[in-house]
Amino acid sequence: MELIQFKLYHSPATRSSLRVKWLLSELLGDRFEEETVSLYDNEQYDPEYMRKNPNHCVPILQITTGSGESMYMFESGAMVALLADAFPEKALAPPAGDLSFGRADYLQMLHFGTSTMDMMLWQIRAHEHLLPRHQRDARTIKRYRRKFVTEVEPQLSGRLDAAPYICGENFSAADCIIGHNVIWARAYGLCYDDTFRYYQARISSRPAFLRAYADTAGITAEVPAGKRTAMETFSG
Ligand SMILES: N[C@@H](CCC(=O)N[C@@H](CS)C(=O)NCC(=O)O)C(=O)O
Repeated sequence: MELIQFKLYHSPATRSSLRVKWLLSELLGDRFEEETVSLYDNEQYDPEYMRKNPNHCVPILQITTGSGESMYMFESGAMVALLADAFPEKALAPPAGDLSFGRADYLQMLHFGTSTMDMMLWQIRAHEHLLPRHQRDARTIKRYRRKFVTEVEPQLSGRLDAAPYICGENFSAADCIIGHNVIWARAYGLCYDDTFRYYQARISSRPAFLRAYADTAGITAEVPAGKRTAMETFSG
């Protein structure tokens, strides 16, 4: 299949930027299209947008083939896995099809990042900042903060104390997922020891990271005062 175009539907400081936009920038420089979706203005509920992603979320990756057909992907982990495998010459994933321990470990970290870790971070974010106040649950926040600190952080720091990147000596697409999660966690006061500080410094000096992160300045964890009505629509 000859691919002619990638288009990313994106919002700054979300899973679209430091996962998919970062990886696209590693692989293609600026040779992809981008459209900003304003989540706090509820643009993700636009009927046309929801036809592309019924989950009303960013990112969406539109893939257009040489024959003009388009497909819309709406899971960041699937996008990262597909893109890394589609450009084997960039060596950001152990070869697909290999039953190697390296491939198994890479896929495991990628999915650990987008399922187990993501779930905990999302619960913390939703209950601290996104849900209307009367729907927030302090026990949920406490439960996932504790679980993250006691179960997730030791696993990650064990790896990052032994090697510079999450799967060993070389940067891989799994770092786009785990790296984003670590930065997200640090914005919530988690992952705070030096191991994580050095990891963040290492990945965030990459030119592709800087390109993907450039529109994040000024974005805060809190929903801006003038946009709080968006919280009433937020479905968790
Ligand atoms: N599992 C999806 C989750 C995407 C997601 O939750 N995106 C958030 C921003 S990081 C969003 O667009 N939320 C808007 C909403 O829920 O209405 C993925 O990893 O791509």
